[in-house]
Amino acid sequence: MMRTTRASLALPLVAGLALGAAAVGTTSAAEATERALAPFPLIDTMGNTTEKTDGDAKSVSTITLDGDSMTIAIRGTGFTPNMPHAQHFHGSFSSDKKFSCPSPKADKDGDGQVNTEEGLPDYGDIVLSLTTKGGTTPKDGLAVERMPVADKDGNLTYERTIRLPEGAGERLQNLVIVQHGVDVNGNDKYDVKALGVSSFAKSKGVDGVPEEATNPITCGQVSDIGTPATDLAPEQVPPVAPPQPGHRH
Ligand SMILES: [Cu+2]
Repeated sequence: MMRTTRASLALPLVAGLALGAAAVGTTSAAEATERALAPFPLIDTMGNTTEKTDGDAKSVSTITLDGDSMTIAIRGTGFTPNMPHAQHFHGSFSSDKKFSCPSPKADKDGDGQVNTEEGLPDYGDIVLSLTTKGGTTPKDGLAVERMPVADKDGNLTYERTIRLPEGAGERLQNLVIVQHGVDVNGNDKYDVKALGVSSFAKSKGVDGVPEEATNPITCGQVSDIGTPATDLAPEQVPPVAPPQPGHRH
């Protein structure tokens, strides 16, 4: 898995890790690179959730970096129950562009949904797939069988430690996290009757995937390293779902 990740994501990066480590001021070499980013919210910036869907999906993500090793936790509520929710880092590990989350204006075809392609100009391509196991490359982006599944109440929990390409930790703050999967017609599943087939999945060679499965439901910019935790507004913090035994990876 790591070999695949490195092969597809290894890019010539300027490692700023030494600089960051110096600022932390810890003593041991192991501790010197470990940093926790301020928790940041993932919310529906696109207006894709409605009263017909299960409403207001939102999550909080926390990231700890230890060298090139990233531990990420996501806790969310308001997701389509019992359905998988694909989630990715979007943006680029090799560009300094600051990626962002789309507004409802990104809905170019006027179907009331900002679909995955319509969001691409804002949040960029998939750079890392937040799967529960196995590969995490962009090619794993549609591996819904390895994506977290919301529980019967729509709570979604995720935690994983992922090895990043060398120096990529410094680029995380330019990226956004997008979670996908929204039951637009309110029938508790993803089906092609709602919005048809996902043209995004089709463009990646997978036909027959409902557009509901790939449409974004939340988006959030990774917090800048050093952002105070108080920047997270209380209303953006969903209640923390109790940890699910055997659900950690
Ligand atoms: Cu995505």
